[in-house]
Amino acid sequence: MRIDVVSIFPEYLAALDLSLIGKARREGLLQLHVHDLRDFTADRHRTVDDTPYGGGAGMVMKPEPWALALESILAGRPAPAESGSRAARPVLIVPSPAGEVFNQALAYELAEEDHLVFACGRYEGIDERVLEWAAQAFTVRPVSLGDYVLNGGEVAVLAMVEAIGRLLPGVVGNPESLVEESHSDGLLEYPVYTKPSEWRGRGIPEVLLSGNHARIARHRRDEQLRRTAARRPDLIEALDPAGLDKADKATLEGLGYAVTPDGVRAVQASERTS
Ligand code: 6GU
Repeated sequence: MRIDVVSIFPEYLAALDLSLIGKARREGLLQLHVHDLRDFTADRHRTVDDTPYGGGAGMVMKPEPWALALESILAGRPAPAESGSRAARPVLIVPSPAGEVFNQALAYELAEEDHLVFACGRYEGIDERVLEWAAQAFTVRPVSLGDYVLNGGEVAVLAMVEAIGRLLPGVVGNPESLVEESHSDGLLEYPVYTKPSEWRGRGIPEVLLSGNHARIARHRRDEQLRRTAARRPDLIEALDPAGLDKADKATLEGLGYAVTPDGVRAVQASERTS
């Protein structure tokens, strides 16, 4: 996969030299290029922002440096292969609190792409016409990390590149660890413990010492359901009942949910029989 990031703070992205993502880059599994938006300005002050039409607080990113930066990235793409197989359109991800929310499903979807370009806005955002213009050559996707406001897209790009990059083949040494982690099955991960088995007066769930793999798997699944119900009831109500076995349903009923072929819903205290 190739990833280009355009930012006025390219140093912010230096963290992508580290750890698993840095290793993936050095091994050639991921080609990541960071570009300074100010290199695509023409004035002495390397100006990237201006005042908003219609007034209001803050500044808006000027369109022309963005167009030049994105055109230079498009110009660097390999020519479409001769055999008639046209290369897929690159995806332009625009980090913004006004975007669709990034999640594990979107990380998997984007991990299938050949070429991602991240456009890091600052200030009040990028002139909207850049997104309209870019849609001629890119699939444009404004994406948010969640319902809070950052000063710019750089931190969001660090999060998204890490979430996407670790899904690329060969980046995470043990692919099993991708299967067993939070959100891969719509639930939060179960709690984990390591030695010593007694620590500062606290033990661990006895079943984990039993060697009984079926009982351990059941215990962990129940812990996932319990923890998800406590912290993220929205995820419980989004579960597909077809993916739940009898024991899951019993645990969910004990947690105050009704499971029907239509879905999982919380039972009002007044509706409960026991
Ligand atoms: Cl992707 N960008 C900015 N600027 N703020 C955010 C965000 C993104 N996601 C949540 N808040």
